Amino acid sequence: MYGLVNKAVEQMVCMHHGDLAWERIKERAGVDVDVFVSNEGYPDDITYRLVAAASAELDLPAEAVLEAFGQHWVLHTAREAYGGLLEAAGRTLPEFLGNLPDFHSRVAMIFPNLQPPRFVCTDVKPGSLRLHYHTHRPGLAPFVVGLLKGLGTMYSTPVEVRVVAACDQGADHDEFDVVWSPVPAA
Ligand code: 1DX
Repeated sequence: MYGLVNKAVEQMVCMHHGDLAWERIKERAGVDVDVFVSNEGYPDDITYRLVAAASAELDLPAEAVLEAFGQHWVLHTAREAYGGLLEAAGRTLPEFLGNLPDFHSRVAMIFPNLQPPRFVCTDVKPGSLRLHYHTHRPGLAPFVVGLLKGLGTMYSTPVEVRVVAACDQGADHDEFDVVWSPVPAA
């Protein structure tokens, strides 16, 4: 994945636990990289090892680290690396989720080596939808739960997320029910 992802993990850890914790995590992960370069590619394995080491070092389940990282990605990383494009992708949470496919193809035009996940919305109702998450990267469902919660914060639309199908339970892809309180149209 692009170095931006590892940089984002670093920023999240340093923000909450300090630089020393980050150095210990890199050491434990066996990652000997001083500075991650945002627009350079790194093996996915590095990111997975950093998450596993953070989980051990901070005594948190890996799922909790991934979920926190999903929120951090939306509320800090994508915003900073991306400025207006994120906000431009939708005025409401459901609009944003519906635009994710377009959004990712736009980002992929700028960053040709991006291997973005594919999101599809079905069962769209006034206060809920089902989000389908297709990716070749295993184990990242908790990251998507965090993304959705972060988007809920960004749009001042708190969400509840329920995993209704999971790859690690044998499903073809992960599926989430996303539920919020619809605001009546003005
Ligand atoms: F809901 O693959 C909202 O490298 C969402 O399953 C979900 O393959 C927003 F460094 C700059 C750069 C660069 C900007 F400068 C990437 F080059 C990309 C910014 C996407 C914003 C996907 C990152 C693939 C790298 C993937 C987990 C999990 C997707 C991370 C979140 C918008 C982003 O992101 C999986 C790669 C960007 C950039 C966004 C992603 C790769 C997402 C979202 N993905 C690089």
